Amino acid sequence: MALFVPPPSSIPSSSSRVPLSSSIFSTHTHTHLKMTPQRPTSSSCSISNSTPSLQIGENGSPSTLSAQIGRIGVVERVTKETNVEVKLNLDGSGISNSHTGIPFLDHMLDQIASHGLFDVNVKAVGDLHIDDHHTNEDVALAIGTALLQALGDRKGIYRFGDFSAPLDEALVHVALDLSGRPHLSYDLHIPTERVGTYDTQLVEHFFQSLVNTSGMTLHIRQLAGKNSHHIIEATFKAFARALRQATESDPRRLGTVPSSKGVLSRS
Ligand SMILES: [Mn+2]
Repeated sequence: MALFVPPPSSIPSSSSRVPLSSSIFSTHTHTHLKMTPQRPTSSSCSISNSTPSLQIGENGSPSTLSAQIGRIGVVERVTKETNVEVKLNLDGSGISNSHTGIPFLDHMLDQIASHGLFDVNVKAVGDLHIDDHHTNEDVALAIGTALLQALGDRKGIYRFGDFSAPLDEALVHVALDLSGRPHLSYDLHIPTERVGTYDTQLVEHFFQSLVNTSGMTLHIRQLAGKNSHHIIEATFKAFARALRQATESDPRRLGTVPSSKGVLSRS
């Protein structure tokens, strides 16, 4: 599981990481977002992206400010409907800190973090007085953009991932390709209109949105299931595991790069 753990001598100190500081998650307007790009002091990771970039939309288009440091994507997306901040670390440890105002969505983002071993930080303030639609969609768009940033040139990764996750009677298969080409095939049959207060139509819209901005080919197949909560949660778990597989380093592709030593051995 520690595919990207550098040797002890090169593990960046916590202070060298991009902080989850108030500069990202405090209340402020996007025009005041301060990026503090910091490179690791050193890294043995062959998959490393070290070119921070800022992209700011103009004139009616959503303002998206993003940065990519290491395998971390940081995105702030601001529209008249939502303000979404995402920090995604592909080489995390499963830490989830997501507050979207939609409890069930937070629970699903926890699944992505926990089972993908990603660090997922999401803060969203949206027009929930209307419904969950815009917030659900814009969170997914921002996560997809963060994933795009974090993946960088995608060198050295497995690229493909697939996983079938059972959750009691539910069984959901997810296959994905970090191809750069957005495509979603979705075949869930969720029997109820809502889980808690969450509109189950939003599951497909979440993945379609994430696919669109990340450049991912994603197939979701329900193999079994009766309970709506089980079906959706199994989907997010399978997605997390498939994404983890796809984003991890392929040691044969990387040859002798330092990130393939030791912990990358397959047994
Ligand atoms: Mn929509």
